[in-house]
Amino acid sequence: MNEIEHIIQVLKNNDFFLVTSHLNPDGDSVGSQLALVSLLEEMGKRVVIIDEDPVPDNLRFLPQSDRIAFINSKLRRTEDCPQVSLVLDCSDLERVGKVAELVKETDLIINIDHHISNDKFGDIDLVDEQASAVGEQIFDLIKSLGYPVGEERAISLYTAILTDTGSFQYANTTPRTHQIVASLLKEGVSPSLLAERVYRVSSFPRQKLLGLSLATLERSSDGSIAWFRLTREMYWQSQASPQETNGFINCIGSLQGVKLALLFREREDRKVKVSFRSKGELNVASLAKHFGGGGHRGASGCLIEGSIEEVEKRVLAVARQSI
Ligand SMILES: [Mn+2]
Repeated sequence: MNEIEHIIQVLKNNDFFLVTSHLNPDGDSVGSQLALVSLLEEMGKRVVIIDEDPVPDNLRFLPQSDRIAFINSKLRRTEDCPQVSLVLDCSDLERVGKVAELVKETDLIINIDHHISNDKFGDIDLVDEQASAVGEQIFDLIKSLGYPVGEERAISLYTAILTDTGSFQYANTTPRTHQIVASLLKEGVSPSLLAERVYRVSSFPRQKLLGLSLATLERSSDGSIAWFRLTREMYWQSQASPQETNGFINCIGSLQGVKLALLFREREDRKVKVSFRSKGELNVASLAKHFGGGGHRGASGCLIEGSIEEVEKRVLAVARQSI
């Protein structure tokens, strides 16, 4: 029995499921969770979706996004505990934050992910690094179960794939991606409408913050590495929240001659979040791994303790050697 067949068996044989995904939700985590939950409910199952962080504003239009709850202590009563957890888009269980406690209380953990660095934390691990998004894997699951995709699930899955492929621009975009997307369009998804909903919503504070951070843009002498930073003072000045920085790094990934783009984000706990992007030739997952992080070949990240100046120096020294 392969993993998909094993998962199908577990879905059929249990009644109550917990669905979760990573901190700082993105299009793939939110879209994949919503499509999966809608499938489980059509199968007649009970489901709760619990994430640690709220759904970003630009994804609240997704069907049933208000179903995603925050950590709920009531669930910890043993008589009302989900039997199975489905953890989506997480390379390791720490990525779900505090929800990990609830996940560990369930009898079985199903790990569905596409990160190259996945540590196979589940009892069943459906890990496919060829999938551009977990959305592709959920699409396959729906098909394998013989259920129709339907317009609502198609909207969620399209958003998952659209955002994780950088609008079909990243190297993870495959013929299979486009085949799946073609089926989603046949379900009635409107690409122009969804692009409008996902990308054209930008708050004034977010735009202010982007301006402040881009003013710090620097590059290496040969132009192959570019980086910029976000400091706590900038959040204060712009009145934007850390959740509003999704996609910032893509602004410099397209710079001519740049093989490696980095963003340093200062956090309140004296740690710095470092994001890495490449166009695919350089494996940034291994670069992030060097500092205890992980991710994909073209997009990765890590968390490092220290001041933003120290962290920049340390990371750039290693980055220069990797080029
Ligand atoms: Mn993903």
